Amino acid sequence: LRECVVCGVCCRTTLPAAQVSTGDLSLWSILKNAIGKELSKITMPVGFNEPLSFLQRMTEYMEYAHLLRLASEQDDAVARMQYVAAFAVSALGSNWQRLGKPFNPLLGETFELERPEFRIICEQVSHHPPVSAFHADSDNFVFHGSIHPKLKFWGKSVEIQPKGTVTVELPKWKEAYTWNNVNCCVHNIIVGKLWIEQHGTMEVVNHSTGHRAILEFKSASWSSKDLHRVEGFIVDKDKKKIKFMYGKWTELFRVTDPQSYEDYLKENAHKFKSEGKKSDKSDSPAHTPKKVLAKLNSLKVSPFKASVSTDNDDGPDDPPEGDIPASDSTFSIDIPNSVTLWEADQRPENSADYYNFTGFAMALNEMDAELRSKMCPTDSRLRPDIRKLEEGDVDGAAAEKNRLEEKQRETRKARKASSSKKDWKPRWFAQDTNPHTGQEDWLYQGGYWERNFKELEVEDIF
Ligand code: CLR
Repeated sequence: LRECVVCGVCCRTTLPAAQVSTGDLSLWSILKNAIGKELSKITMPVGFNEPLSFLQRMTEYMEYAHLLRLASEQDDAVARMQYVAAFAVSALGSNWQRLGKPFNPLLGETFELERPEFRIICEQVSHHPPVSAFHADSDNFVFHGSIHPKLKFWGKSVEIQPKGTVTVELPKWKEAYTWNNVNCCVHNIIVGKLWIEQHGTMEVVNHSTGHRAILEFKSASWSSKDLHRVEGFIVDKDKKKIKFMYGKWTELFRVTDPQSYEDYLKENAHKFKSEGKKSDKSDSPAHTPKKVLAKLNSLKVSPFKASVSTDNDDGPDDPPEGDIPASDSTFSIDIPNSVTLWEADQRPENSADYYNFTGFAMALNEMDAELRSKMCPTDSRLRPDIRKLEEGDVDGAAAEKNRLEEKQRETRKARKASSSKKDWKPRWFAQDTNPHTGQEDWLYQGGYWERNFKELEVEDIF
């Protein structure tokens, strides 16, 4: 049995203390002077944090890692793509209702996690701009990437662009898949209840066969019945539609054949028309991934090139002010001949009192004696500020956070002043071009799991 050396609980399913309310302190009072600005330089009170480092938060991509194993077990390239696409959607499931801000990782901070389906190592490789890199592996797959989250405040909402690419490699098939992250938006900063949506087009590319899954994360700004919806097609290298995929990133993801989807649309046309009139600003029938079709039209047929997502810096479309848009229930998400590829696990019962964490997230900061004795001294679990917040000590967390940031500044000054003039370099990752996309990326250099941390004289960052 694993027992956490910090809280004493075995394989915990909850945190040591419930979330403390921020009381009268409003987000607006802190952010009102930052309209139109990048938020990485604004200091937010710890009360708005969740007790995880962004490195731990990134690790939540792995919650449904079995989907990558399933992908590698399929003999057919389309079936493999289905599971890789389902994994890409599942990786976002834990973001539902998660409105706490993870702690910014310190430069050189690491986080490791070993689970039956995989192991992962993450490192904060740059501070300004903040870049986090990760590398996960198992017997069947490699999953790696780097993320540079850009937060921009637009007044009523905060728009988050998680810049960077992620890559899945299936060695058995000598295949690499890459995709971009979609944008994320936190609404109702000034009034109403905060809510989060993910929107934009995600393109999962199989660089060996030319198959693509082009998925649209619909915005509820246009029509509340689109809330959380994801729809799109798997196409081959000649742009032929092979599968229709649909679901909600908060709940489930399914696949069917394009014919069943077309028939379903025809049979239900009357229903979509009347529903559309109520709230939809456009007259085209609901339930068509318009952006996916536009994307398809603009795609060049083979020889294909992975297109890189375009930036959108115009700010989000704000939905009508007030509440969280209600998702419909009348609207079917069960098209004939569908297979469910992914379903989100239920959140723990007490989740609402614990930052809306999933069961997977609850255990991320756990540390048993064995792990403590072998893990790297730069691991997020050893951050005193996060630990204090987890225990419900907000003031203690704030004090520790200040101390750590001050220490980080001092280290940077000392490094600059030192005669060696050597720039700081990450220990486990190096900047390079992603061989599949040609984009700048951070690639794992190996060595972490040998665990020679003593000999390597790893820096004391806490
Ligand atoms: C979304 C999924 C992406 C990676 C990613 C990057 C940044 C994360 C974001 C995800 C989720 C939302 C997030 C954000 C950083 C800050 C923001 C956690 C995981 C929170 C909700 C900001 C709260 C505070 C503001 C309201 C000021 O692939």
